[in-house]
Amino acid sequence: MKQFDVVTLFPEMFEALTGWGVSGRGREIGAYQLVAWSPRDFAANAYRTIDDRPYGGGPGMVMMAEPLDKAVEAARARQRSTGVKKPRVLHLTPQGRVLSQAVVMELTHETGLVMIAGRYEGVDERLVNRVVDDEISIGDYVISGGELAAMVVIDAVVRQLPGALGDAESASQDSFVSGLLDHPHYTRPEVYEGAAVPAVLLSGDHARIARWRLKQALGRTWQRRPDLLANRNLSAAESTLLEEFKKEGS
Ligand code: 9D3
Repeated sequence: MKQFDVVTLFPEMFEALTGWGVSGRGREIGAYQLVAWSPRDFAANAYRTIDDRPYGGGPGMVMMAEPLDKAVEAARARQRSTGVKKPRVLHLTPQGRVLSQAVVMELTHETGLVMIAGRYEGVDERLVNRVVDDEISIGDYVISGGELAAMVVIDAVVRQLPGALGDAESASQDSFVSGLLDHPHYTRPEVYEGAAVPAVLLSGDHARIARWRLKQALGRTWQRRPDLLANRNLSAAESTLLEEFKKEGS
């Protein structure tokens, strides 16, 4: 089983992950365990202080090394007790390697992940140097702390675990796994507010439908994310479909 531990000032936030959807069911069926640890429970004084003012001055507060260090050690000890030999410690930070499906696959191979979610201006750098194996960002925008980023990482890893997805969903069919954006989707009614479902999808011709979907996926990727096509060699059949899409316009 996969083990996740998160060091966070807001353990309850992770109920958003464990309570619903694919990640909720994944935990119910025992695909993974998640334990959240509060550094406040490892604080050195009666006020349970976990942050202090930055040396050198400036705005905001910095998370202190000691409570984080002790919380990480408790998380590692729990992981070892479940059989994880070498828990990998991640720090979620805007300064990290940017998350991609390739990074998700790399993390999926680990049996145990301990994640540090920072708040305020960040965590004392000596804690990072002592315990952190890898730093991860979820993209170039500002969010208020590491918790949502940790949940994004956990959700992306959990959906790769065997049995986490139902038959209908398959991790291998995900966009970015194929390296292309998804094709458009339609359901009933056949005409909505004057807009009809593309006739090919009602034809029952499964080969033609598959070709149409691949053409749409290629065309939308070309239109919206040309950077994804630049790193990918199209087959002769794919090139033909993309040329058809360009001629047809859409
Ligand atoms: C107001 C503080 N900012 C000064 C320039 C720096 C800053 C500190 C802490 C900005 C954001 C945060 C909190 N963000 C995260 O902990 C975080 C994050 C993010 O903001 N974007 C993308 N990935 C991540 S992973 C963790």
